[in-house]
Amino acid sequence: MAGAHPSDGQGTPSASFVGVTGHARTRTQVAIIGAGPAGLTLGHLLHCSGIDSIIIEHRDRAYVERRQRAGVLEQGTMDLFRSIGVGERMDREGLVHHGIHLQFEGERHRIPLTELAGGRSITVYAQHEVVKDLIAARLTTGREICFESDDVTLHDVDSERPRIRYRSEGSAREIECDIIAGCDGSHGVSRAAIPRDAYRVFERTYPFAWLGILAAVAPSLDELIYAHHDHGFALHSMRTPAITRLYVQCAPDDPLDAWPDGRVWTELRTRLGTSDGWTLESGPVLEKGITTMRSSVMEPMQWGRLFVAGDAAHVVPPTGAKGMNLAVSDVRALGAAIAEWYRTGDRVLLDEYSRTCLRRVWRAEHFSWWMTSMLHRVPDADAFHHKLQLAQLRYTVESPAAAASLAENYVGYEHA
Ligand code: FAS
Ligand code: PHB
Repeated sequence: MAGAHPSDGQGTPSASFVGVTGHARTRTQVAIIGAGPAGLTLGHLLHCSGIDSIIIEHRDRAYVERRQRAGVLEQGTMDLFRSIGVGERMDREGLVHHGIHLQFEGERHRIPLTELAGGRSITVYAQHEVVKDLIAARLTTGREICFESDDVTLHDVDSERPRIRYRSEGSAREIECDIIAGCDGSHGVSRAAIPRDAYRVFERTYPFAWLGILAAVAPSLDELIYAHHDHGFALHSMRTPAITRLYVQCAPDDPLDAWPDGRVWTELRTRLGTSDGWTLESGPVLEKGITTMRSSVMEPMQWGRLFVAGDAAHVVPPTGAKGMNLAVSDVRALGAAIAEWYRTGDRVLLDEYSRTCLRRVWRAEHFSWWMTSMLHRVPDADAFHHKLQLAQLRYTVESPAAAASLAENYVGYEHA
């Protein structure tokens, strides 16, 4: 990496606060694009190391704090949030789970995650709640989040003084920094600052999507259910003891109005129904949305002083509940590497950032692809493919070794 010694490591909080900016800043140590889980977690990790940053976010605060997305936190994500002091509400309101269920041919089989994965568990705690907690923590640091920023452009990312230009509150801003963190998600701008021949993209799109609803009804089971069915995949999840989160597989080009509430509930009851008469409780639908499914990885995840993290670098189908957890594991590595560089001037961890992340990323990509391939009805697939899926599902629930493999990946595989 281009190399002078970094500026001093004692970043002082800016004179401006969330969205209310006094004198426009012209310099920081780390400029972060995006206030999602990746950008916000990185900002707090850097703060804990005494490193100054600014977070530049396109949306307004209310939007990012209500955006419905992921629901499952891996053990490692929970542990990290606790270690940086943002886990208190997660521990109070999150739902700790020790198992999930795989369902096929009308039979439901529990995978005892904690028993099979060395005592580790997961917590069901919505991503937008995580975002609220991280923004609240950011507020206490006095470091800036610039919401409603437009026209973000990156400059001189391969120099020792990269810059970001953006518009905020109607005026043009420019900020110089030592490092830029591209945490701007799968439709962001940071990747475009890298010459197209300087990275490769590995991709797969799936011939289906998920229609998700939030329903004001108590969950019909106290754990998650992943169901394979001839009509298509369905997932029973939750948010609180009074709010259920449910998904049904749909066509990737389905319009939302092709799924009125009545059809959603009929399909959910059909796909989640079991031969022992269990019933799915329904209730008022509070939110409805369609999420497309694809796998994608960029290699490497860095160029010059730009480091890309989270969905800006890779996307997984949500079947493995990995997306947000991968974003957090990327910035755990990036935060440590940046802190080491400021502390000692040693660039090794920064130079190794992509290699460090990509091992975990590809493990999660494979697990997410495997769960997706096993559980979804593939349009136009032949009967042989269907039989293979059922054989894989039966083996996974019958073999302790196969179930343990699913469990250690689901709670978060710990690389050697
Ligand atoms: P994010 O996309 O969360 O955050 C990026 C931020 O950058 C956003 O706030 C965006 O507004 C901002 N931004 C974008 N462009 C910008 C620009 N030019 N300038 C400034 N800011 C910019 N994962 C799961 O594990 N389970 C799920 O059920 C699940 N459901 C999902 C549903 C949807 C609709 C989507 C899109 C993703 C879902 N994911 C799910 C994956 C999701 O949780 C991501 O993995 C997670 O949000 C990744 O976090 P970040 O990398 O921070 O990116
Ligand atoms: C969710 O609760 O939103 C959720 C849970 C598990 C998944 C995907 C989404 O695999």
